[in-house]
Amino acid sequence: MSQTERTFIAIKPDGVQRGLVSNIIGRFEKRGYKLVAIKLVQATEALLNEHYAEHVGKPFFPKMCNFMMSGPIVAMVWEGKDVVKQGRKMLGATNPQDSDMGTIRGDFGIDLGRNVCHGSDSVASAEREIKIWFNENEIVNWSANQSIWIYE
Ligand code: DGI
Repeated sequence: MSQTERTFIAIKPDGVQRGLVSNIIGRFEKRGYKLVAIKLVQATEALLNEHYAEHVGKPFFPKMCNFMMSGPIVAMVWEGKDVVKQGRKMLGATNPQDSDMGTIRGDFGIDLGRNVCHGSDSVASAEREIKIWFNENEIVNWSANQSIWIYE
């Protein structure tokens, strides 16, 4: 399995407003994943229509869009072995009511519409979402010296 798999992780406006940025980044760092891109983004309707294309037209979509535009989002690309699937596990179930304790949403969320974070749900989604949120030149290829202590 590739150690250079990448996923798109976002801390939504509720996570930023509640001061959860360092905790969430810390979980990915401590697990051993490598941060290869990060920025603070004020989302636009156009960007959200593209990112959430599968949800456009659903009843909850306008409210979700307003929430996602209500403040800054921390957009990130994390890299590592199986990071897409493992990242989703670290986030927890979409609805915090169903998220296990110990996951980000299970530890910090109550309502579906305030579920703190986003993570790509497949390698194909990750590739699509990374292109939506980042330009190629915003992604940094670097070697983490600690990798020999993370991977066998
Ligand atoms: O990939 P996820 O974020 O885990 O889940 P998703 O792609 O199915 O949904 C995207 C976001 O949309 C989710 O994080 C919260 C919101 N959402 C999804 N289904 C509903 C919803 N919000 C409301 N209010 N009602 C829904 O049924």
